[in-house]
Amino acid sequence: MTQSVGIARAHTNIALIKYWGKRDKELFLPMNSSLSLTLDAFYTDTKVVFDTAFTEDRFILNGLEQDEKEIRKISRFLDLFREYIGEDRFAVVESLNFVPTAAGLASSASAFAALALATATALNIDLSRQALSSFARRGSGSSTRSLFGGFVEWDMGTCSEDSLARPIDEADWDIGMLVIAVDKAKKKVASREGMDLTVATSPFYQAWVETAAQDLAAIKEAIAERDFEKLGRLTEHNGMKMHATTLSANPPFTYWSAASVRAQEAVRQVREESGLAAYMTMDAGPNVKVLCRASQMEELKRELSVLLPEFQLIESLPGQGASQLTEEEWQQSHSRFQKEVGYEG
Ligand code: 2P0
Repeated sequence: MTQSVGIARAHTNIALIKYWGKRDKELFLPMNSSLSLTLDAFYTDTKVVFDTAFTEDRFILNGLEQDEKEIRKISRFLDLFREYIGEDRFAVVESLNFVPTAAGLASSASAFAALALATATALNIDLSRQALSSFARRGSGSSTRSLFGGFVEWDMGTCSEDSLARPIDEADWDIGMLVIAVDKAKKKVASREGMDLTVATSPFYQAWVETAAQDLAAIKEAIAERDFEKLGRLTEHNGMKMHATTLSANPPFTYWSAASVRAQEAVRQVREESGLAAYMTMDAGPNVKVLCRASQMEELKRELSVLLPEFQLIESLPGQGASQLTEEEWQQSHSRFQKEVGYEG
């Protein structure tokens, strides 16, 4: 066959129990298992075309032809699939990122999950969703979890084949997430370098690994019991512990800005004064994400916008797992991107 095509959409996810540190950098094997919530508001659509006529891989992101460095990352990832089935055609990969720049969530999670599903579809590779998540992992750890919707666990596993994600719960029980976009600047310390430095130098790192395992077991209980307060408290504590490991790295660093701390204080204030259920978490950047009740999201947004008038507040509900798109849906996606996001350059 000269040409084969796959198109897929994957949503981003926010870890409630964080992935922070690799035990094998080549295979992207994590030091600890993690658990996330997939979000419906942010996603990546990706089309992959393999063709015998192509003489090299190309990568077009948001309408912009990418440079060699970006193409290399994609090529290495495509190689995993090409080697798996003995494929030798090059590919053109085109992606549209439906993530508001201000959200600072332009995460690799939705990108590699969408690319994994689109590639497996194009090459007609028959893999279970869980097995596909272990392929996605080799592009970026957090993308493992974006193959599924709702609450998702990434089991650290014992080797490359069993380090994969599985769905835990659809999160269809009054769950929401509010993103406080405090800063859209690119992060100063990439998560990959940040986690490596932390593993190598933080004297608190061992405690992180040990307690992350306890937090994971406890949060799975909270989800099974649909105990929102317990879920929220564990989320907030685990996130803070992750950030404590960066402060104790050598040299020390932090993803927080002064604005992050202001946003955190506002969340605490609203929780204490209005009694709304709101628990925060942060990733490798300054934005604050607030786990809340979907039914209280409007009220929470109102209260927070009074305290933080200069920050954009973006609402999200739990999202679905990755899915295939038709050519028609891809065309619609292009039109929507042009209307809502706009091409760069
Ligand atoms: C997470 N983060 O669990 C954690 C919490 C950031 C903080 O996964 O090196 O882009 O590509 O595997 O997945 C961000 O790191 O890192 C991340 P790589 P990734 O969501």
